[in-house]
Amino acid sequence: MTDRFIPTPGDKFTFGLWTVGWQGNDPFGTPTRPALDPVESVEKLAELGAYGVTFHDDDLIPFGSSDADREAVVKRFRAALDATGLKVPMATTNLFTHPVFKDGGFTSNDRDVRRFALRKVIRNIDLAVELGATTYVAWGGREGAESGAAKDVRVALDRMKEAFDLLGEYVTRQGYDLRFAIEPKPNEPRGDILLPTIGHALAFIERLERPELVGVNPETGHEQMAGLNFPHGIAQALWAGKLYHIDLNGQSGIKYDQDFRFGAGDLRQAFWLVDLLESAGYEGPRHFDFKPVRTDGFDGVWESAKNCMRNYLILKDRAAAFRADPVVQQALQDSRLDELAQPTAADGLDALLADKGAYEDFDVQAAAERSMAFERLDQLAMEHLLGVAR
Ligand code: 3MF
Ligand code: MG
Ligand code: MG
Repeated sequence: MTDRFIPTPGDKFTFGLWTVGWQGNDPFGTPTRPALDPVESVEKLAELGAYGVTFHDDDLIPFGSSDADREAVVKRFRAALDATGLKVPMATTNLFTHPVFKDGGFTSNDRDVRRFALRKVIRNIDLAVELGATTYVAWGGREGAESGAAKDVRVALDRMKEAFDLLGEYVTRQGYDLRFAIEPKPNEPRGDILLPTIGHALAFIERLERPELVGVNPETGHEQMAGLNFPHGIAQALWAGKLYHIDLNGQSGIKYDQDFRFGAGDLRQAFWLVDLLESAGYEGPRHFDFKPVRTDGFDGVWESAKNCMRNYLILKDRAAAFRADPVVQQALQDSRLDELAQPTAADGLDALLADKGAYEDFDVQAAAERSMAFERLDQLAMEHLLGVAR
């Protein structure tokens, strides 16, 4: 049988340089793998069938490099992109590793640090656009606090808004075709991070000067760390027209940011997520932000990168089979999903008020006794996911 789960660039799978390049350092241990040359990552990812790579400024150009070194690194990287055909659809800024950002970038209590952070972002935006990126991700991992008085959250949100307004002004003035995507996370590395969930970020975006330039980049594990249902959050981001990018990985419940390969962790949420992205016609990159486990060598790095893509394709296949199954279609009708799609009062408020059947004559008892038939529907989904149903 031919293997149907081999990725091609048309699947639009992308990886951060920092994912396969993660050396395995964690709060309790030093690196378990040597550094990976970004050019090698580009070549290997292209070989595996990826569409593109993404990077933080410092993943590519070590912090503090001279202009000449920066130019040489970019030249070499660009040559690798040209040779492999790999794209750079997104780039981002590291505003969390260097100690200068220990209290944040855009919302550090120190004004000079905030100004430095903005200049660092702008510098990398110029490079991102040169390399063809149309999305710029902003993860504010250090924007937060460990204690109450240390951060005046309302004022910090003013500073956060100021930062995005200035960045929006910059890209507009430059005429760049670039949109921002805010990546929410509830905690880690800060005790509590600002804009902790998709919902917080969506509400924040509406307060900006140029809300159309800013959307979200939700990450599987980040929402699940807050105990939230990731596919539900993605559905709301899609509903708001704000799913500008996505970080896919795996997470098992409310604990530290596990960053497993996509499909590991909560497999059922992964299934519903792929079903949602595919049926909603999401066209952006399927971007993996995972960490190859530190127990493994480079064999495990490339195995897990390959399997992020493979698991996505398997789940896509399973979700399509679920949707196409006539038994499932009947079960969806039995659960009245088609009725949910009907407006509640297309006849208008007056007709609703005049409709005795809606209230006075409504048989509440009979309606309460109707089964929703959700258990059967869910078991059908599970059997498709497990490959039992065909
Ligand atoms: C941390 C993250 C980040 C962001 C990245 C921006 C280091 O949990 O998820 O990865 O994704 O900074 O894209
Ligand atoms: Mg993460
Ligand atoms: Mg991420």
